[in-house]
Amino acid sequence: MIDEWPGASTVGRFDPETGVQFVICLDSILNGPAAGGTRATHYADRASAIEDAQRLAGAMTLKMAVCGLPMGGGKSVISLPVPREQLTSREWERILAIHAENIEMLGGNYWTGPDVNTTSADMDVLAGKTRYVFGRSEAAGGVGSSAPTTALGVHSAMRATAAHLGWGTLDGRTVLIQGVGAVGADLASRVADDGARVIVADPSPARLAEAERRGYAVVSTSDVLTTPCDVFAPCALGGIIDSSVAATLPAHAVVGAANNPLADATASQVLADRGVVFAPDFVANAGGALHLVGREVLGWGAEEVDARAAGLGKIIKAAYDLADRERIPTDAAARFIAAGRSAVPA
Ligand code: HCI
Repeated sequence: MIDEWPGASTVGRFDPETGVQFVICLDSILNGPAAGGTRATHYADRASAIEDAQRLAGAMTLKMAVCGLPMGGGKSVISLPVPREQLTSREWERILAIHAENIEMLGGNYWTGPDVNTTSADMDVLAGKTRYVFGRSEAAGGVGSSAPTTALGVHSAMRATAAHLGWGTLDGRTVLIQGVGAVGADLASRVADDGARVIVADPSPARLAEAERRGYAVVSTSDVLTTPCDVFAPCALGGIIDSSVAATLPAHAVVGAANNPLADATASQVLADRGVVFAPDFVANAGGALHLVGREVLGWGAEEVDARAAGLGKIIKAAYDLADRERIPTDAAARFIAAGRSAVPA
């Protein structure tokens, strides 16, 4: 938990029956209601759950701002006492019902959506109890998964990075993708189509079998941060690059879908000092927010959303250019760009 967190509100609740801690953080409501997904996972303690929600909500504010979307940033964390797959369906139903009640209490200042371990089907359940839900299934009247749009945006960011590094394209480059869930797998096929050599790492044997079937190389999850590559693409959980990893990561660029891949404030400076180009995560992965907010709030069609996600590379390039000009990390440059587009302080 960040004691001097400057966000708008953190609310919490404990359910003695399931042992679950619920946290909802509203980082900012200056540009509109706070929005961001619901993450259900295990945390060491309540303070770490709150800290993660606070940091993730902050990234959502920046993501909305940099895309000019009329929303603030928020995030929900459902901290489970056991891994998600060990919950019975009755327990999970109860957890979703309590979460819906918490969202409803915020009266529309917070809108949720799918995130780690929550799906469109879960959003359908929540939507039965509160209207402040994005990303219901298409069958239930929503716009479904945002994973393909997120992958499209990350791909655009990666192409912009290749151009910035003077490579021209990704052809012949090695891209190491950490996590081949819905976003990572889609990204893998996009970069393979560009002629890149794809290496993947994932704890799931089924996903690795699919990767091998597609002709990708595989490395163990423990070798991810020491395997040489041109582009490292974190597409799993955040917090993997701390200052010491940043000092040694054998890659020329970091461009992925994970939220908050940098674990500490100095990691981006360490990467910059080594000439490792970091694509600010809240720009590279903003395709999901464009899909959910663009389609469900702004009434955009799929073509408009895809055009904007494909344009994220231009924002990434603007951040790289500003970073070069001002001699600041790319992450700081992207924060300035976000601040210039909204009521968000830099
Ligand atoms: C994300 O980008 O991390 C989640 C996208 C999102 C946007 C708006 C509401 C919920 C989730």
